[in-house]
Amino acid sequence: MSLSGQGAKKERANPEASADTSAEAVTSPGGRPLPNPSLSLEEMAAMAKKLRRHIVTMTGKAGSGHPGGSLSAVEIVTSLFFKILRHDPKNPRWADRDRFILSKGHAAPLLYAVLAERGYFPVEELSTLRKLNSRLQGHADMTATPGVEMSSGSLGQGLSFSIGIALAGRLDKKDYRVYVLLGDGECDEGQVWEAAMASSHYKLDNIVAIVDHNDLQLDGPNCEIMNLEPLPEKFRAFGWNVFEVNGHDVSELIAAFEKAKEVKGKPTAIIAHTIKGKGVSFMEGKVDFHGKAPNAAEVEKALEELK
Ligand SMILES: Cc1ncc(C[n+]2csc(CCOP(=O)(O)OP(=O)(O)O)c2C)c(N)n1
Ligand SMILES: [Mg+2]
Repeated sequence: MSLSGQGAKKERANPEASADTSAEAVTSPGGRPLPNPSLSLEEMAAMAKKLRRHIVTMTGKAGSGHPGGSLSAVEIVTSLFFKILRHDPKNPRWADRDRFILSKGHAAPLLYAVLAERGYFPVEELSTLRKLNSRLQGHADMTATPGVEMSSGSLGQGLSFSIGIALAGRLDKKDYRVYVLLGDGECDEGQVWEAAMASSHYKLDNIVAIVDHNDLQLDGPNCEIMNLEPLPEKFRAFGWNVFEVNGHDVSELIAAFEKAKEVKGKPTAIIAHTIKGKGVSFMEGKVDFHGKAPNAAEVEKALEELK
């Protein structure tokens, strides 16, 4: 396993090829058994595909939404919700849970798909995306939907929000961890860098920020709109520990999340190199599908590819 991530985009990850992820069930400090299933890498890959099918189907049915940036982060949330997070879908407000904050709030379909598959609410509810009175609005609502930790959608706020939770955990002497998913275009927001500075100032080693580095934002490539590079060096300069991984390789992601637990005195940024629209040939790398739903024929074609 390499955490350097150099060339991560060149080699297409084959999650099945790497180490076995099955581990004994995690137990909370109080001895409470925690319900993360021990999925093999094959089962994780199958789950990732299932989440992609949900994303395509629900945005297609809604006729709107953000498939591209949802598809790019599927392995990230699969690794977290099926392996890394200490959480209890039957008790979403459990005080000792690890938190997952979706800062790039337009990827709500991604969050809903993984929450449903993990048992926070029925999978059938996914078909209500963006409908009047549904709990599953275009951007997630923490007051309405089990498992949603932050009402997000206005970019740039999730890391600041995470700092509050991380500091509260320290005050309360709790050992939960905070995982926050940012978009790379989102990192254009100055608030992200104020929060990056504050996270290291307060030595928040209980924060892990994952940047879904798919190189595209709403209407074009980052390098044309606002050059982000060198992104890892920027985080390092702000006092962070940094790992770079192939964001479609579940075993690399899991290894980085595990290593981050050992880092003391500073927060960790995981730069996850991904492909926007990953898994659907005609969406991959296409900025058009940032905020456009697939039509009925495209849904059919995509689902064929995701069999
Ligand atoms: C403060 C703010 N400005 C603008 C937008 C509109 N907007 C929604 S998504 C997006 C692009 C985000 O790009 P990125 O973070 O790279 O997302 P991804 O590629 O992961 O979809 C923009 C500009 C917003 N939601 N919030
Ligand atoms: Mg992006």
